[in-house]
Amino acid sequence: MKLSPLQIARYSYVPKLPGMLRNGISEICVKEGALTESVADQEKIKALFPNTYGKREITFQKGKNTSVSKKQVVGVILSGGQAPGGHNVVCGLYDALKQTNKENVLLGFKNGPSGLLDDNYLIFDDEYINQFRNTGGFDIIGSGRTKLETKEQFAVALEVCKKHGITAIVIIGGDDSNTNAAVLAEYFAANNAGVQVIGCPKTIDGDLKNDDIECSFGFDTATKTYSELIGNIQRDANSAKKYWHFIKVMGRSASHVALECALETQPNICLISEEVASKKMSLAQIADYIADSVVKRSEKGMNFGVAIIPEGVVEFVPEFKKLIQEINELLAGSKADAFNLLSTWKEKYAFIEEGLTKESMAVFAILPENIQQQLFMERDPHGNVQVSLIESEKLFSALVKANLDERKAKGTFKGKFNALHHFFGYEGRCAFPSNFDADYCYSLGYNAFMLIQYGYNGYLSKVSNLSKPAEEWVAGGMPITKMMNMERRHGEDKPVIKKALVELEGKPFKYFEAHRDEWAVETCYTYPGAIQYYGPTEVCDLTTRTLALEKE
Ligand code: FBP
Repeated sequence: MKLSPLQIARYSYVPKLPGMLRNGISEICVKEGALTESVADQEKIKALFPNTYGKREITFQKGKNTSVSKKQVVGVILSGGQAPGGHNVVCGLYDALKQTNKENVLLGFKNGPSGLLDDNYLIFDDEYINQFRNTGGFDIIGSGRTKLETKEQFAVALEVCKKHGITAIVIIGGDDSNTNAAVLAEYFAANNAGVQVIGCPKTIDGDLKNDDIECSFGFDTATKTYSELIGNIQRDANSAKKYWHFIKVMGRSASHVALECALETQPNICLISEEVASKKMSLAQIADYIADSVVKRSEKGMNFGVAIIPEGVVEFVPEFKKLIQEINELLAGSKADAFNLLSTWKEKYAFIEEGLTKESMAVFAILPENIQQQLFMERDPHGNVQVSLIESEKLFSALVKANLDERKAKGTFKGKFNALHHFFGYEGRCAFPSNFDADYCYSLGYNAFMLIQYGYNGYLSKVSNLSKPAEEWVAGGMPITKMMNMERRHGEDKPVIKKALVELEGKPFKYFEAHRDEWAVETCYTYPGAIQYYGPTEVCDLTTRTLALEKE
């Protein structure tokens, strides 16, 4: 394999651990904190997790290691979408495990949770793992979206663990995967399996965070990657002065990615889905809001601009959400076959018109035809519209164009509007992790092993105080049940980790809100440039504006 100079250089980068983990394994002891309760629905969560509920939060500190020494065989799984730094979680886990006892073993289950069920694994050694240090991607073992949630799956998992003598499983994933980690931990505890389960908080979407988990890993690198690209586009827009760029950024439901990119680049427009929902904005109102910026800038001679659109926004527009629900209903079960038998779009349109309520049809009718068709093309395994595949950047630019055409006809807009479209998502998920993510992830993995060694089960590896230099980071663990509440999923009440949406009263949104009117009309762009790996700490090691504002 031919290596790039950066890859070679990154192999010798030494990730920074929290100060309290730096003296070597024999000098790490545990300080137990308060007993915990779930964030809501305490009685129900307690009843569902009788063996793992209510445990104490814990912090590691310098002191004599008092854990009972035994040979550990640990299995690790990468779950869900890729996020920069995943390799370093595995490296940190491996290093801590081998530093403790050379006989310890780390197995990597391949292609996500299904690897555990299929007993598809590899055993890590120095030669193999060293090729992945400080690199992006999940290709070290692959990832997948199989959910570990049924009793049958847990029984198979237990069999596989017994076969290999596994003492602990580390699941690196988002809110759903860590919810499943908690359920698996409870199952193992209830069955006296002697297998611990530890989770690590991953997702570029940034929506796995709470009072304990300050941010999920990957968010830093992904948003820096998108912000670099957005900054470059802004500079191009400001040079050519002839295009409006509509840029969709990933974030399946929460808008943390869009907000962070806006804080970093100061675009003319950034939609925040949570605000759209709270103000119950319609598609027409959103289009009007963007068109106002186009007109005001045009009056100042600036027929160009940049608008950031969060991937999940359409689901937050109440009338669009209703439309999607009706379409799902319209095509439920065998009705989809009748629809698919219709050969022309005209016939299909008539079928849709017949099936939708008047209100939803009015929303459907204003959508550009390609978006209307997208709503009927891609279905998920449950037969639902896959909202994340809707090209919302094109949808909003088309709606803005229609709005501006009306204004032109009335003589209230005399400028030009030429739109270009971009989607930044996969570009950021496997980037070389920033120094922050390289350090944070390595620490999460190292720390996960400390939790295993001290016998904890159903805990999330927790590293906090992240807006400070790594020396001051605090390592410990949090019972996953503390983060849970009951939610309605697929018609059933389920215990789940509460997803963190953008808080409209939070400091990051408030900062954005205080500045966006100026950004909408003036050209206030900032250009973050590429992630820097070597150089002064204020250039290389700073984390996100979101975290800095939250910790102000
Ligand atoms: P996770 O929640 O698993 O971390 O994945 C998030 C994400 O990157 C979203 O931003 C995006 O909508 C989705 O994954 C894309 O999924 P896929 O990789 O299956 O196309």
